[in-house]
Amino acid sequence: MNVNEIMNALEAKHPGEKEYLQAVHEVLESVHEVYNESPQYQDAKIIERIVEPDRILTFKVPWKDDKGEVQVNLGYRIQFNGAIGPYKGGLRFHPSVNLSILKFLGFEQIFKNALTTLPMGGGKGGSDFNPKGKSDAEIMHFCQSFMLELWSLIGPDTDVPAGDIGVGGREIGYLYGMYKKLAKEHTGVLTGKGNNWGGSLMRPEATGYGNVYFAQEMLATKGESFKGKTVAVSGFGNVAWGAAEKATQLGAKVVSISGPDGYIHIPDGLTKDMIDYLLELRASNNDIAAPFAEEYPDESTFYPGKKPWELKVDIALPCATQNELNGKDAQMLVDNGCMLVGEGANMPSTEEAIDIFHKNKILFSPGKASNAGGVATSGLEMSQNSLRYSWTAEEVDNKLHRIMKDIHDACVKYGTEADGYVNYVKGANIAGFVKVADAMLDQGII
Ligand code: NDP
Ligand code: 2IT
Repeated sequence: MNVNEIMNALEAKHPGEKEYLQAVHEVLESVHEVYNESPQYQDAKIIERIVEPDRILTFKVPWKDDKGEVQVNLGYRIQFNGAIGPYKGGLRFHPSVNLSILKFLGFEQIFKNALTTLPMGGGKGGSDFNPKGKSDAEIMHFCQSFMLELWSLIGPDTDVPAGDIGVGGREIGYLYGMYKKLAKEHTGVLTGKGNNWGGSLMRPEATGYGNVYFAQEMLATKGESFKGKTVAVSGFGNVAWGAAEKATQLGAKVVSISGPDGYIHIPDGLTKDMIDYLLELRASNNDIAAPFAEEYPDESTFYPGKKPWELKVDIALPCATQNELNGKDAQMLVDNGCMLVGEGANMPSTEEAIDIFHKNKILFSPGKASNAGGVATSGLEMSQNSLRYSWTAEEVDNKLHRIMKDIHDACVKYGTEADGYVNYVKGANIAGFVKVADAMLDQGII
């Protein structure tokens, strides 16, 4: 394989799909040596096959808002690769959603799911629907219309969607209700369900907690821990919340959170009261950063239009969205002595930023490894649904912990360089790729 040739061909076929091309490029850069040493992979054209989704469903989602006006959004589900299990991955509701963004997320999901050690293929979906400022009734009507199209394509053994940006417990509830009405059965078709109707304990916390567990493993390789460290977190959604809570429990000081409107600096660290207040703001479907700073004027400062990467911190956990940390941000973090960057979001660092982290040999984990705790716990929810059983929070947390440790071990196995530095990007990509590629070989040309 020649990475440049493949990228040129893909660019010609999918012009303008920049996030998708970015995600593919990163994986190809990591796996080309392993690939080129395997005539079997080359003969079976694994690369040419793995970069294209198995299928993409696009559909129209008409719904009525509270004023009685008809609205029309676009809906998508991408079933990317089903070699190791049913398609599995979240749904994103955000105005920026397009095919490129969902293809990048679906592509990443293939390798992430392979790393979890559980049998799940890769998929992703969503809509350009903007949940900001919408009433509960509007969200319900939208979710119902979305599921009316999606339901025939998914099922507990074919494709199991979950949450992502803009899709949390409430949306999963409305989506599941409509699915159940149409399919006339209670199945484990979505994950992130409510605890009293099939959801797994710990699923809401799992992505953020898992990110911190993974960072703990990375720190341990240097004889370090979270205790006494200052941590910059971006976003304050599902992932950021869990990461902030777990890092605080482990004795770190979380000095920032952010939204699309800017970041808040909290020099003495987030407290439990502040986290509770943030959760209230989040449930209101509005911006959170500016209102938070108004509530805590003495303890916090709001920096509109800025990102938290300008702060002097030991650890950075980007947990908001793709490409939120660029080369300039990476250089600022490194110059300020940051020792670890653990991606909670999917692809939050640009390729330039990742190069800077690697050149400076700081601990850096890609989202497909360090945020895999969310989908792993979704996999555990699927297991519990099949068993008609539920595990305690402690049981799920222990399994999550074990999985994050195993993913860390896989990254070290495939990513350790000659000088002992662990390139977690390479490690995660090769470990995930080999598992899926071998399954594709076993199953023939399909
Ligand atoms: P949420 O919708 O719960 O939260 C997203 C957060 O990011 C919000 O605080 C949002 O602010 C903020 N945000 C969104 N866009 C921007 C932007 N352009 N600039 C700055 N902040 C922004 O989503 P999740 O927490 O679920 O997802 C966050 C990231 O983690 C995504 O990359 C997602 O793909 C990834 N992820 C999620 C998993 C999960 O289990 N939910 C699992 C693995 C990865 P506001 O609400 O004000 O818009
Ligand atoms: O990006 C992700 O891994 C998720 N949004 C979670 C997917 C899932 O199926 O739980």
